[in-house]
Amino acid sequence: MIQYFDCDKIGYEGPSSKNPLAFKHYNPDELVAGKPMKDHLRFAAPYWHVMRNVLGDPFGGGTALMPWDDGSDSIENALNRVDVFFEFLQKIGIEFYCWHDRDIAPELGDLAKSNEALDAVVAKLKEKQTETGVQLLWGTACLFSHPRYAHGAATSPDMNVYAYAAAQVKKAISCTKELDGLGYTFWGGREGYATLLNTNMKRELDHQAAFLHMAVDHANEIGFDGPFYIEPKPREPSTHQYDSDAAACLNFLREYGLMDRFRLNLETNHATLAGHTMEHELTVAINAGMLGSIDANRGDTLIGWDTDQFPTDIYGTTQVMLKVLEMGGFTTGGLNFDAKRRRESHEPMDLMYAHIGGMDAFARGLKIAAAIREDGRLANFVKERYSSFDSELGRKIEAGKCSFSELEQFALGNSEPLLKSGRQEMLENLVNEFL
Ligand code: XLS
Ligand code: NI
Ligand code: NI
Repeated sequence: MIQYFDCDKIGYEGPSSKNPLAFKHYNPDELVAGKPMKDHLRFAAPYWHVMRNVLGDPFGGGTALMPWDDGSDSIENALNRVDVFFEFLQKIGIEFYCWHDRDIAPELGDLAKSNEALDAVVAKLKEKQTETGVQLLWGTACLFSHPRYAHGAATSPDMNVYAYAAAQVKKAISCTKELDGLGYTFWGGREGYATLLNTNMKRELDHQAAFLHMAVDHANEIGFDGPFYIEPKPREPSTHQYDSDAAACLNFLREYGLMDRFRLNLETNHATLAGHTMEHELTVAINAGMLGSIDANRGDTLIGWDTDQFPTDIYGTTQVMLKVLEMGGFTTGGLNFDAKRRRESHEPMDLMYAHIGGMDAFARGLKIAAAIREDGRLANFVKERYSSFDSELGRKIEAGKCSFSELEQFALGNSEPLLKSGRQEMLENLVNEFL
């Protein structure tokens, strides 16, 4: 079989290596906090960016060199890509992947034909999974590229479109199940609005909830028991997307009785587009017991869109891993590199460099986060900061058994509370000790 990536399997050479095709920090079997690094990190590669992203931007077409791709919509071409993708996974050492239905197989003249194409590719993916041990982290349906979804899918004003989307999701969930996928994601690409002048928000949200309930019913019917993930993003492509951030998603899921089956899949670039830090979004999800998985990338503060860059910022990966460790690690989820190369990095080997960088950055983030936790000073500071609530009265407040009158009495008998320092700078210095 022809090989398209001009390298052997990427190995670990340690921090002193100068080899750009080696890991300096990611050492899959090395134990960190009692667990192999690969089991903490659970890296996944997205089919759409690795195999299908031609690297266009709003001002110019694609530049990516894909010598394996004949540019056609044929099933044969789709099947060829599977071999190339698995060559990539094997060489980079990534054991999970994610797809949209339309990344792996072409959308053909009608739904039935598209389903047949999907079945053919899924059969091949299944073979490759068995051969390599690679697992599907999650599947999803592309409900945003085709012009029919211009007004949304599960929030389309047109029931004909809604039904089409339902059929597509039904099939995509079945394919996910066929591949023993661990989860299934809903990113509402166009589930939002461009203007409220033409939008009945209440009806759209009711429809979306009904859609998700039907998805749960279908999953139950076919015995797919993995979690569904909602992936928040505030805007782009729509002006306002309903799943704008973690809090908005949680509110939606609670309001419509969907908390049991759903978790959140949080993406760094989406968090920052929503005006939050990723650690804020992770904290919101974890507090609700609802963090499922992560789309690991980063944005660029100088560019206002979802640039989907590879995570290379050690401070950022450290913050993410602090949260993942605090949660006790992933169960069904992982770190999916929903990231693409820059338009200028158009050669196949740039995929290798990009992923090596992301994996090393997360390996360092993991080791640093584990060391900060092991050290304990940061956690102790936070614990101490709230310690007045560990008093008898504090505990009463936390148990919801206190009253304003009781607190008034306490305040009257108490002297002016002493202002204590939050020590932000000291804590930032503490974190820097470990970088
Ligand atoms: C787009 C999203 C998308 C989802 C999957 O911004 O991140 O890639 O992860 O549909
Ligand atoms: Ni994503
Ligand atoms: Ni994104």
